[in-house]
Amino acid sequence: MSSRIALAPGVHYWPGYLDAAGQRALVDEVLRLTDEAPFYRAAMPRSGRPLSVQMTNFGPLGWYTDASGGYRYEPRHPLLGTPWPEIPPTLVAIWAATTGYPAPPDACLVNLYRADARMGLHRDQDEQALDAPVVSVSLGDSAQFRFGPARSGATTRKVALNSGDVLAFGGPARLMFHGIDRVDANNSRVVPGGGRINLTLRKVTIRKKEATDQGGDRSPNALFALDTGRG
Ligand code: MD3
Ligand code: FE
Repeated sequence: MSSRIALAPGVHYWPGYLDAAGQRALVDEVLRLTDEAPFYRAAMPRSGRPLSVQMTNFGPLGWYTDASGGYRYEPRHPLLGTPWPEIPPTLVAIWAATTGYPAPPDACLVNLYRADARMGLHRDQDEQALDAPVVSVSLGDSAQFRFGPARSGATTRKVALNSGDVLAFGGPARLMFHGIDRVDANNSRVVPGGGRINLTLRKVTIRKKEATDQGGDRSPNALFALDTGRG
């Protein structure tokens, strides 16, 4: 495991968290699970315009969008009607090690960027548990990642995300704008057929105790709660 760099308050970056063998093993496992839950093309709300990124999910809840239903989490694969495969233990361990969050993720979005796929600037705000961080694991070709404050018109920063890198966004960064400007074609051999796979781990649902208890036991996020950006 590499050491942590604070890119901004609440933005934690571990370049090269996974070594080459770890990257290959994770890609193998992810692609094996996509036999059960194949990649699909989600579509924008209303317009029905397909996203350029192909997607699938692991875990109890999967992120999905189509023309009629909009952005949401679904417990089943939209084409097959089957539950999503479980989140691989390797990824649950990365979540625990990088966030210290006291519950496991309940959603893992798998994004596949083939040639010319990109993701426009947006915020992740379809989750109830906004106290939980979001963790991203990059595999395959390098991406130009862009992020900025949760207000429009603010200046954004760019970071190259390489295969094996891990990012965590929590606390003051949880609602930051972010996107993928482009992916460098074939600069790695990690993803068969070329491209980039990004795994985004999220906690969507609020734990029962928190949902009913507005005061009491709220020590949700030890590693982000006191973040000053200088850690
Ligand atoms: C949450 N994916 O699927 S990593 C997404 O590389 C998404 O595929 C990108 O954004 C990708 O929603 C980026 C996930 C990520 C990055 C930055 C965040 C999630 C974030 C900043 C704040 C909150
Ligand atoms: Fe996002």
